Amino acid sequence: MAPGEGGTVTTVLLLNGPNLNLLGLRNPEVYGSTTLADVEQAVTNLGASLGVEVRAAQSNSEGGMVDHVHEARHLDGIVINPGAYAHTSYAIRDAIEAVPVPCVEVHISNIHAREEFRHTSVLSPVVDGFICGCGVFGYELALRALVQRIAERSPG
Ligand code: CA2
Repeated sequence: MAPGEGGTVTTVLLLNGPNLNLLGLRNPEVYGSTTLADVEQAVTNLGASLGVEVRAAQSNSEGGMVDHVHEARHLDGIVINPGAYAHTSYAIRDAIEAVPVPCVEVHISNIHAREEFRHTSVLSPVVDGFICGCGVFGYELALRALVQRIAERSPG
């Protein structure tokens, strides 16, 4: 059953990683002036229009991120901005691989146009979609892509 068609509610996790709680409060030249609360509200509103419930979470710790990914095994999908853990965390990568729900990774900035250490995401081989460089609008693109992935997996 496609999202919004009735039956069981489609629920997804919107998970943001370290320092993203500072969004809109510092470094506006890189990340813009939209706050994390604004992003979570915009994604929640888009989700409502698509028939999808969005649960938002943010953690500054690697273990906290892993725990949130594990908890999402009971949900239908994950939109994740892992922050700098994208470049280093095999633990978050393993968690995503272990949880059998679709996952779309998003980065606000174009990580390929920044310092060399940001050019690679160790998560990207295990996610179902990857969006970067679209600003905070990327979160809405990621939710739309995730909903499409969920629909593709649904029987019928
Ligand atoms: O572009 C992205 O979304 C990033 O995931 C953001 C991470 C960065 O480490 C990644 O390479 C790319 C950093 C988030 C830090 O966010 C801040 C926001 C405002 C002020 C300070 C940090």
